[in-house]
Amino acid sequence: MGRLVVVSNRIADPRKTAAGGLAVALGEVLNNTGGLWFGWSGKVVDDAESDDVHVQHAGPVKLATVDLSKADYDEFYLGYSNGVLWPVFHYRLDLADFDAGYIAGYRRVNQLFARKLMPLLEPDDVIWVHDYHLIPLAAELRALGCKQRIGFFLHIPLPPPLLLAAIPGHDWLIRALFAYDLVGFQSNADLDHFSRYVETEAHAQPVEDGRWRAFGRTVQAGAFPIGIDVAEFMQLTAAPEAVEMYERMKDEYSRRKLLVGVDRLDYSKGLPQRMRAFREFLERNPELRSSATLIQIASPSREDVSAYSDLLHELESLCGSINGNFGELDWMPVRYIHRTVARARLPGLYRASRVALVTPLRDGMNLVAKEFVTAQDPEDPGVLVLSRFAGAAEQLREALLVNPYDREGTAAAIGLALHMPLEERRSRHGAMMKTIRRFDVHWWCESFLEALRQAQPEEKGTSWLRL
Ligand code: GDG
Repeated sequence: MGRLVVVSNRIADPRKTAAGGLAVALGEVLNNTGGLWFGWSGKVVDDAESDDVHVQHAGPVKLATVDLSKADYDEFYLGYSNGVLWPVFHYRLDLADFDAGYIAGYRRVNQLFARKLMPLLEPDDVIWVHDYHLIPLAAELRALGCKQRIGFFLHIPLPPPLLLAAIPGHDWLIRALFAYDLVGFQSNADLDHFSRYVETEAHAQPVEDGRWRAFGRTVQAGAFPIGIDVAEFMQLTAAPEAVEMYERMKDEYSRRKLLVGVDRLDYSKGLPQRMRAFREFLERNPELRSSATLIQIASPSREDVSAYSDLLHELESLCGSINGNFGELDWMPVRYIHRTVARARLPGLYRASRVALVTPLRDGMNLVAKEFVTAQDPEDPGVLVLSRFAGAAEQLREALLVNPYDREGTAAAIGLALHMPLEERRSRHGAMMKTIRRFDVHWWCESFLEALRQAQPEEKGTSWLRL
């Protein structure tokens, strides 16, 4: 295979553990092919300074970044990506801010990326673009004459056609996907939404092998559920920092069962709903009070987006009132931590917990679910309570699946999870581990790149794009 070029909004140094499994997996292919990773530096600068490409080397891998101007940051990042696409793609039309100016900034930054990336490309490169910030990137690259194979992977869900159609310019967005050779989604549900959208809104015709023809072009589309690096996560679980964390938690909570939630503080993760379900559980089970503690890590995220500060206050107030109403002198039902926990310690926290509450209202996949299961002791594993609206629910059928909007149902599942007999816990865990191992992040990376290699590229002219 030619050199791999990864393009994503933010990049990571694949040599650093803190970067996580995705960076490690992509880093492996980038290393093997002497590849390039291109993205935003994370810096916002004055307009005048914003034109350079910064290049660094991480072993054989080249890391290239550009800065954004304040207007780009406001319109592309805060405005269109996180103020329109993130909420709508997570089914939250109520939180979307369809300011007409944002789309121009979104397009401008995609053009900037294309212009800056183009001179760095080599003829045999295979380009893999990631996520909702960069949907029109291939179209912009094609407009500059890029002929290389380009694949796109959407890490977040794709909503049903009628929700997608609420975005002014939705037809432009989906049309832009046809500039790729391969488009990958997290789940069959997302793929189904794509095919229904292109059939109904773009009058696309299905061609054999998951290919769709519209706008005079053909694109291949498929579901490639992302996984974790199981081997790496198991090593992390056995490493001293995680073991120390495990022992500390076991010691500190020796008389109690732990429930754990680990999420970015994001409204898609269903945190207030989860707290209300836990409160319901405490109300219904007075005899179990003081025997279970929920540790909720909510790592800070996108604090400059206003919907997030509302969420922060709601969550703080819910946790405060649960502790105020149910707490005892020697027991607090909820430990809420609004900080990032070191990655090396997370597996210890997971392993010390009897139950994980992974209850997003909507999620592309949710890797925490897979990490929790992987960190368990197979002889005495914990139980995963998983939202049916996480992409992971398509794969992890042996979790306790819940509807996070159903407070009573989720509260009942918490009770079941805390009381599940050892045999049942083992058998559910074993079945989930099989799936998680088989569809790990290496499978994801290889199967996507193999499908991209197999995709039948066409001469993708640009006139049809009408961008
Ligand atoms: C997007 C999609 C999709 C969380 N808190 C801490 C921490 N984390 C780590 C977890 C996990 C990762 O962050 C979160 O991954 P998720 O998959 O759960 O969710 P998103 O961040 O929303 O990711 C999602 C994913 O992309 C991949 O395609 O699955 O659906 O929304 O690895 O462990 N890590 C550390 N401290 C924390 O406090 N170190």
